[in-house]
Amino acid sequence: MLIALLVAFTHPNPQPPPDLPPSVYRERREKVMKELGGCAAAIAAQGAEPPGPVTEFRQDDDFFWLTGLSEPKAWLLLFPRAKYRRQVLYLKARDPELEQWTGRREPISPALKSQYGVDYIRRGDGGEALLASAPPHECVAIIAPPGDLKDERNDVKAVRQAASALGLKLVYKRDLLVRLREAHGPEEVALMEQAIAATRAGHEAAARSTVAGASERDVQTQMEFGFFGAGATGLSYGPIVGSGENGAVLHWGKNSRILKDGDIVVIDSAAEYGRYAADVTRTYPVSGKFNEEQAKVYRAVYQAQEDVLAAIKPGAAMVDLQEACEQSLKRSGYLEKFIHGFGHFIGLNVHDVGFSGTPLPPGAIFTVEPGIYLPERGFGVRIEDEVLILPNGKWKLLTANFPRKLEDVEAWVARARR
Ligand SMILES: [Mn+2]
Repeated sequence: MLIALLVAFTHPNPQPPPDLPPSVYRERREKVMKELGGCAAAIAAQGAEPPGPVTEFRQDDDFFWLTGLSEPKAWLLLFPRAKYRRQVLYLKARDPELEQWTGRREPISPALKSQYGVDYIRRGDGGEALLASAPPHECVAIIAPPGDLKDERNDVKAVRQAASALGLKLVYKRDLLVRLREAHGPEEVALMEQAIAATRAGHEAAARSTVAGASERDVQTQMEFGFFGAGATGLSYGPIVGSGENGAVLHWGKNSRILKDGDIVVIDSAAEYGRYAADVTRTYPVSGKFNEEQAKVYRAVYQAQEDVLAAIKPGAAMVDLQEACEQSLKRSGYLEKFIHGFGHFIGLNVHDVGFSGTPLPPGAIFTVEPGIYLPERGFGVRIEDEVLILPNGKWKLLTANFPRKLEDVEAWVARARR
């Protein structure tokens, strides 16, 4: 057994993901400017400095989508009426002593300017820069999405102050980034397909390792080895491995239980690739076969997925799919055991932005994840897949090469453990 394991072991050699080219970010900013009606705009990075000594800085999704820049305290200024400096980036000052701890930052140079595809790059406070450069415009726009009711974002304050100091009209374009980000471009879909491919390698490891006597943690670590071996650049979210009654806990994260024969295991875990998330859930039988009661519930969840997919038509919105999911589970008699939404948008964030009440645009990507939770029976079932909306109301199941039907899951588990 040990020898077989050693022979089977090959060290993975994943390649780093390619950064999207500067032209992609430039084009996104052009799209934003087209909708500004000639107003100047400013938006600041909202990512916070990492709390621990080795945690990597993570940029907020909007700023990353606009710039590809992973640094705190940066500003992007947009001046659609300017002749030359239409897209401007302001970065925080360099600190050579800090760089000995956190890594070297590039000096301001023509090379850095072209790395980010902007017209002008400087250090300093973007709010002050807006004040100095906005005057040729008749208005300034707030494009930062509303975060909370207090709305104390530094960029929102700066734009308001510039408007009042300069006597410019203040314009609100606060749903703009959500609308643009909801419709993913082909370069984003390609990265998400890579995230899903890495996720599949991890789920195959999960199908192999969900055996009696293993701990939920064992399954998690086997999965993560699978993800990273297949090129993942991170985890999309904290992995959920819920065996037995833990499968009825939606966000079970302790992963501490020992798997028993007869359990089924809800595994909601996925890889990230090049900043883009995947989100997949499968429910695996420890014995290799679902028992009669588990199979009945599994088939009801599967049918709910099928009914949601059948409801994706031209003009359909997320709220219509929620309704289709609830109607399906009402028919099977499990509606009261379904306690969350049918799915969510996914992209730069596992729970990404998008509008639930308006027709899904081509490029929208969302999950379909019905579940039935029976803590009193000691188990739960969830199945989660990802759908891409294509033009003309067509769609594609991005996770189509994961087994989904009950028989296919049993066959996959059998094959993985052979
Ligand atoms: Mn999900």
